[in-house]
Amino acid sequence: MSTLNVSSIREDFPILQQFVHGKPLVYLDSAATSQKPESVLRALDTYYRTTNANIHRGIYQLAEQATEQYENARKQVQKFINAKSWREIIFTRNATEALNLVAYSYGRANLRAGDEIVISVLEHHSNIVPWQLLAQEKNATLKHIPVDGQGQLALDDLENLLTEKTKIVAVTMMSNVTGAITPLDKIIARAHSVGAVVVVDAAQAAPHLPLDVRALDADFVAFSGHKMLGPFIGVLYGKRALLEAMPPFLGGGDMIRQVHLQESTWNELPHKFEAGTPAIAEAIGMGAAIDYLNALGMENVRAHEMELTQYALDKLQEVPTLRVIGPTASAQRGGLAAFEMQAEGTFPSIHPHDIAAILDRDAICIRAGHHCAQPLHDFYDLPATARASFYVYNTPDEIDQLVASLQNVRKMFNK
Ligand code: 7TS
Repeated sequence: MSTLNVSSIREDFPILQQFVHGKPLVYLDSAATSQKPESVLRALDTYYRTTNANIHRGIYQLAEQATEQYENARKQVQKFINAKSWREIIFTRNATEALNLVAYSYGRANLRAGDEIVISVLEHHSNIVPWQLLAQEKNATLKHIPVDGQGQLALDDLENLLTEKTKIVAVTMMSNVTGAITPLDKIIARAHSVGAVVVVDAAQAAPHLPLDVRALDADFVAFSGHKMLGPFIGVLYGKRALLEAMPPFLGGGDMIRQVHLQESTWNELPHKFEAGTPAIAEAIGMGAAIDYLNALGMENVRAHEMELTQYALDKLQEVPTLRVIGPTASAQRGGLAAFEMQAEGTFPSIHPHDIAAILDRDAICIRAGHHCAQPLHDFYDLPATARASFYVYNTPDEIDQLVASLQNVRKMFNK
């Protein structure tokens, strides 16, 4: 069925060979963090065993090798997202830090009282809270693109929402709850026509879709290495002219050119935004993850997930009272399904935490809660959902196990 050779892929992931509660592990939580292939684990191990040294400062061979490998990983990220220059790639702790960097540095320097920031109801908290903090500090107004019944952004009122007052538009490329792939072209075109910059949260998109930042024409793009087979590290892409004009985010070593007791000058890009010792091994590990994804081909990754998601959407319908939220067609959504088990007649609604706990007994890992998207759950009037999310190593057989386990959950509650 699949465009990927999943059984061979699975052999590359040591953790997937594990048994939990005596049963083979079924990992359906890649939207939270993905598993890591042998090549990424080896890259981390080899770095610590053979190359470990701090970068940019040493003039001995080990330090030079470490620097070269770290900077090479940056160039791999640059190519992966088709950025124009490696200077536009900043390593951060995670996508959250990347988004905060933009809010803090670009936002504080460019926003005035009365300006407007536009986000959406679909956002993860990491693309909401930094803008709330900025709006409060600057007396700016925070507005929202609404969501329609399919869990997709509703753009009917875009012309009125994005005006000359809009300075920043920050939206997700793919929702971590509805899975909706957002219509960024329209949003970016409108934002640029009113002179606003666009910040794209690609934490869920970069691991699963081909991403071309130049074709997209986004001003800033944030994502996390740990959701795309890599270690715990993040990336901020920013257009060079914007990054050049921005003040630093964090101060310290590496980000300076000269330091005097009263004042300092800043290093060139991207180092201006990488204060202190960065996550060197993690960056190199992310390079290995990119090699792995490139070998699969991002078009194939996407095709595999569309097939798997369609299969899951169809199969989940077999579970009575289960309702998946978000777009009904796999072409409009990423590889995940968030759902609720509603009350019906004498049948009670089942809390997502109960669902997840029961599935754990079958060694099936799903997530339950608001998935750091509380405003979206408010929109659906749900305190929480259960969510299964898929990646390159998941199979239709695992979805069958998920569905069988969910049928079992129903039986347990059917008193
Ligand atoms: N944006 C989106 C759309 C996300 O899904 C997440 C993490 C983030 C930003 C933040 O990424 P981080 O690497 O900085 O944490 N999403 C999830 C999730 O859905 N479950 O756990 C983390």
